[in-house]
Amino acid sequence: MPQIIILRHGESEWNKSNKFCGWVDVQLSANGKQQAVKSAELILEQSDVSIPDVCFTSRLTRANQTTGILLDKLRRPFIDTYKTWRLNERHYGALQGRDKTEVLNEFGKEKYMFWRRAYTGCPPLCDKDDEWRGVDDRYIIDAEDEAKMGLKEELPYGESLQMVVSRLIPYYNVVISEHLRKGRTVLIVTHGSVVRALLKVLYDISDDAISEVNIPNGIPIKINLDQDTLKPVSDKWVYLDPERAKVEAEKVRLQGFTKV
Ligand code: DG2
Repeated sequence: MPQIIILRHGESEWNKSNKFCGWVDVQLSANGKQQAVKSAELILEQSDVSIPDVCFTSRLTRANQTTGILLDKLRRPFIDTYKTWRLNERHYGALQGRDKTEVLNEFGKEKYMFWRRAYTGCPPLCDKDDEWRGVDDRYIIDAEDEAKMGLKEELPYGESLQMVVSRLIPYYNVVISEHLRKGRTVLIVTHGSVVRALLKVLYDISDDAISEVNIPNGIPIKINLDQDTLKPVSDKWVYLDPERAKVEAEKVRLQGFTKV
């Protein structure tokens, strides 16, 4: 049976310091590295979780570092790992680099939560030359590959979750699903908004309900899929450490309201 293991990267330096990050390329914190080790232990401990056959991740360092630590601890550094901007965090536009509490105080709770969690909530866009836009030469290779696949798109200046779904799903359907159809276990190491986008599509979650979903750093999610339909076989995704996931997801929800 095909299985997906989805993981939000370990805590980053900017998760720790309460800043909107998006496409800004920050490192894992020491705690984030520990969370990646713990993720591997959780996968190894649980007999109904398969060892991944193939891995997909973003082009952002915090997800790549998490992937490296995790695959080393799983003793699977050799499996194919594909990187794509389509698994990058939602582009947080002109909010990137800003302190979450300052944005909350400046614009108010309603706007702040609209930008963070509403399905159509697009943050103010950044300019092409914004120092925090986060687009550099690493994305040239994606453009070359995508031209061959007929998937080409302009890189973002700010995105809603709905826009993330639009750029992610063609890649999921064309590239990732090919491995699932072969019955493989696919590891996806990505970011909070991308995990939400994947769950929304896989479980057909409403636009309102997805705004209540918060994803903790560094706790793997297991999803078994039907071999024919590639739909989840149960109606809820499973965290490998459900108790800790609940506590940590609540901390994510409250970011900006309380300093983390
Ligand atoms: C966080 C998510 O993304 O922030 O971009 O600041 O998963 O890459 O750490 P990640 C960011 P929230 O949407 O939870 O505020």
